[in-house]
Order: sequence, then C-alpha cells, then structure tokens
Amino acid sequence: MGRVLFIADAHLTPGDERTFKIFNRFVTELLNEDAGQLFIMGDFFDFWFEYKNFIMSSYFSVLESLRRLTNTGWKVNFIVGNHDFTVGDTLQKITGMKIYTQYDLRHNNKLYRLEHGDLQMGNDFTYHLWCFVMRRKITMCFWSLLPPLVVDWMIALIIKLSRGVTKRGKLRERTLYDVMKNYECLNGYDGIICGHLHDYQDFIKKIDGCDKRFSVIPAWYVDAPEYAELLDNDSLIVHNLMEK
Ligand SMILES: [Mn+2]
Repeated sequence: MGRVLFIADAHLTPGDERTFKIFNRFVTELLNEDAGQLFIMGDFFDFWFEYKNFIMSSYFSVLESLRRLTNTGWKVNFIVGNHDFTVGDTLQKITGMKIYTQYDLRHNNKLYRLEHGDLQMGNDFTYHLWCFVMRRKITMCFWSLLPPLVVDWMIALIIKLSRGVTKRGKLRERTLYDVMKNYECLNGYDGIICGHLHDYQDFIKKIDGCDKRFSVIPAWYVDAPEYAELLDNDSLIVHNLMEK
C-alpha cells in the first residue's frame, strides 16, 4: 500500500495559474509511485459552488489531475472546508474523489477524526449561525437560481467579509487544542487531524486521562507547497514540494 498524504487549504483561485501548475506537478510526482491515499483537508478551492451543468473552466486542469490520480488507483478523499462546502456529486463524478464532511481514518491501530476544523473553532456563535444558514438546502436553492457569474462575485465578497467572522488572524497564533472547545467529539478517537489553521501542529494532550493527538496540516502556499505524510510508525511529517 502506498503512502498516506494530506494537503490542506490550497485556496485555489480562478486565474491563479501558478498554484494550479504546482498542484499538477505534485500529482505528476504521485503518479510515479505506488497508489496510496490522499486526503484533501478542505478549502482546496478558494470558492466552489456546485452546479449540475456548469464548472469554472479555470479549474479544468486541476480536475483532470485529480481524475488521473483516481484512475491510477489513488484513493482521493475530499473533506469539505468553509470555502468549498458545496462540493458534491458533480465534483465526485468528474474526479472520482470521495467527498466527506468528516472521515474516520484507521491507521496503525489508531482511529483519527479528520475534518476541516472550522466547526471546531470554539464557541463562536456568530460563525456557527452563519454556517447553519449558509449550509441549508434552501440557501443553496437560492444561490443556484442566480447566474454563475453573479454567484461568483457575491461569494467572493462574502468570503472577504467572513474572514473577520472566523477571526483567522487570531486563530493562527493559537493551537488546535486551545481553540477547540468540544473535546467530547474525540471520545472513541485517538486524535483529530484538521486543516483551517494553516500552520503545522502535532501535539499529544491528555483529555480525561487519555492521550489524544491534535494535528494541523500546513496550508499549501504557492511559495511553500507543503503536504504532510502519516508514516507507518504514526509520525506525521511535512514535505515541501520545492525542496526535493
Ligand atoms: Mn478554512
């Protein structure tokens, strides 16, 4: 069995050709090795709204890369983020990826809870209310009635404004353990692996006398395209595609 890899928060933006190219290069390298598992930990797209019959052409090359990966046997699992929570059947069909809001990863006799992480960020009521409204079917229906370009423009604006709501700048300085308020969701798990916070973290903390792991996959930046690998011995290491 091949490697277990993670990438998070690539925030691919239409027109951002450099980031697309680097991601495609990453995929080309993976195609030369034994098929493994790739977990895309959310916010892969800076914005994705899923239509039945429309896909932004800017994303074609990346979607094609993902399709090549799954065709060669790689298991690609896409865990939705706060920028791309509308992904669904269309993306799944085109790429062969599987889409999850949360995934249970069994590895080396351990069970890890994988999720993007935004919903674990404390008790920010405004943010949870925001997610509740945005992720309703009725809200989705409203968006889908509008022309794609209008939605594109409106969502870009909302994302810009919502950066204040998620208090991203502040979160970056804190650890996943500190910002999480609901440790009960870790009952039955050996730990949690997230994205969203952008900086690599890997800590063991005691919760009710049990060791729990708190890991954050670093964001994939164009200048530092980092991805993580969970090794057989359970350590989580970070690779930089540019430092090979
Ligand atoms: Mn996020």
